[in-house]
Amino acid sequence: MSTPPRVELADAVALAVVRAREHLVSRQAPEGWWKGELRTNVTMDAEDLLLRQFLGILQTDELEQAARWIRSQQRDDGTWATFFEGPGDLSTTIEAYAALRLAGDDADAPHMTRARGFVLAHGGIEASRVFTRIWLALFGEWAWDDLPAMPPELVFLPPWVPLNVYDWACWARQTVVPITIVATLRPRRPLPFTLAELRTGGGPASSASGLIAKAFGVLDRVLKAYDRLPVHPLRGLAFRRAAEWIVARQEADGGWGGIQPPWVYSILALHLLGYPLEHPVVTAAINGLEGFLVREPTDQGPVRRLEACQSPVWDTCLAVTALLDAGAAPDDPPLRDAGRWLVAEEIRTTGDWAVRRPDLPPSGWAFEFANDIYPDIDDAAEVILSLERLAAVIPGADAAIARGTRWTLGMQSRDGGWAAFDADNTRRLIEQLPFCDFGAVIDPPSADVTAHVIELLGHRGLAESQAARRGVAWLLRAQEPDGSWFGRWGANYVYGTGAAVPALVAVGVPRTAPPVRRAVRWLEEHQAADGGWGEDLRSYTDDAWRGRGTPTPSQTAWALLALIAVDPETDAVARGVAWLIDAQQPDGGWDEDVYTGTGFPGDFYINYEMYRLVFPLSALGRFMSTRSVTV
Ligand code: R04
Repeated sequence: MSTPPRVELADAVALAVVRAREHLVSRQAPEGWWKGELRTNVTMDAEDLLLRQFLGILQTDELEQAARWIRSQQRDDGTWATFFEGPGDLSTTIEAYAALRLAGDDADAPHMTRARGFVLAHGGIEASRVFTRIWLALFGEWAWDDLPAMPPELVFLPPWVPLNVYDWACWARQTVVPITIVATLRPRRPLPFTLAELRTGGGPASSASGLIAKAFGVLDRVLKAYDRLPVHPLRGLAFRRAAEWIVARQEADGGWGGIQPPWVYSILALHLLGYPLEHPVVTAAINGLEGFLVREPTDQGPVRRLEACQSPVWDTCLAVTALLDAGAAPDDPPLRDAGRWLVAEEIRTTGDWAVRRPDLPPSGWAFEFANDIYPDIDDAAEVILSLERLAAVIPGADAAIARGTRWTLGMQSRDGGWAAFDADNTRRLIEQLPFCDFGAVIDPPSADVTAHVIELLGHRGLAESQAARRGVAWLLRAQEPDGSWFGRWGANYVYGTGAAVPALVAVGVPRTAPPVRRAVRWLEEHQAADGGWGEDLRSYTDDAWRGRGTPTPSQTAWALLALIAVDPETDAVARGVAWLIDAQQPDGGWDEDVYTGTGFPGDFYINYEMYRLVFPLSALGRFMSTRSVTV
């Protein structure tokens, strides 16, 4: 494709920006926030049904609607994937199959046979992740003995003893504490059918190699032997402590951590400890799940699907930034409403983060409506970056920005980088536990979060601070040999690089500096022939996919945000901008079935509905404003 003529392009950009702005504003809630759907995979729905079955509260209509959704997501080869057009995933397919059996689907129906064929060809239940086998053990379809021991006495370990709960990433911590209760009580409530047809008859997956992993294997056998003893002097106390720990962390929406896994395992744990379903804690938890359900009519009838998490704070600050980038005035009513809402969302109470930073005054923002114990640094940085541009018209914004910036600075890890939720959550030992075969279980600093904080410090006039210097040094050390940066929370090197370059520019790193040049070259080399950028999620497990994949609006925008920060006058930028304009839909938005968000590299991926709207608008808006002098 040739480069579009500059003046025509400028006119087209102006029009696209107006249409995208109107579309985005039309999606704002009356309260001032934005919230797009957060799509993940059908394990959310399967586990929701299994939870309700276990508790004896599964309703037929809910079951049918969830099953309809699960069926609609099955691929032609009979499997379920963890992302759009991704490969079949064993654990996801097993859980979906179990849920459909629950819904009454015949094991010999063609869609079930195809699913089973895949499962058996890939090692069966025996080869599935620990979480999947826990779900099956709850129903007697897997032996608790063949799962790693998880003693509730874990909660007794003080924060300085390795493996204590604060060494775990907050999402894993909140999941593991209730699981210790469930896995120690070992309940078994048989289903009206068996899933034996999904077993290969092999032993449980081969245990890990390596000295530490082997030692943990020994520890596992010791713990199981201890479990078989008739008396466990500290167990009652451990259960009480764990239950108190859980109850103290229940949020206003009835959930835990704003994410599905801690939520459902906490319900199970409290229920198994004897909390009745009528107990206010349990009632609030179960009712709260309703708020995470998306209900939709389809040609086959109504469907319901569960969000793993909700993103209103994140979506709102990104939308504010996009509208401001697109030339909206700070006192535009949508921005004023959003700014007020964001200021009110500041968390002024302490959370688990304080275990590592006890003297730091509280502040911060969480990703969700209700997650006060776990504000995250990424949200704090992006909220403050957006609020700062509204501060003049939003009462209380300046003070919130000051508190939030201080909190963000205080959350810097020892090595100079910033992680998502905690400081210094870097103990790799946890990863070797036999329990840990899924997702990230620690929260070390990442390039994307560090970049967002550095960008913030640049905008706050703190580019020369010691914290910013150490952060920049961290980021420069993290640059890949090819010039890109890894994307921990977005896919993938395009996301990391799209965050790092604007950050470096914001703290005054010269546009001619070698790290910036190398990043620009990497982006330009990975621009698709049609002018867009795309990077497949398989890039997390296969280097051949680095920087390659079907172009998408959000990824094209991330690349453009980096390139525009360095030099908006290049052919690569013009072609990328033309790609976005071309891909814009009649309603002013963009389509994006491809998943470009990352929950856990390799294991858990997210399609953020708002990404396709906010990032293209930011990119086009910045393109327009940086060039308005010259056209
Ligand atoms: C995009 C950056 C903002 N930021 C916080 C991101 C939150 C995105 O949504 C999720 C976060 C999650 N965490 N843990 C899980 C999870 C799911 C999300 C999770 C998933 C499965 C299992 C345990 C936890 F959708 Br099992 C943090 C940095």
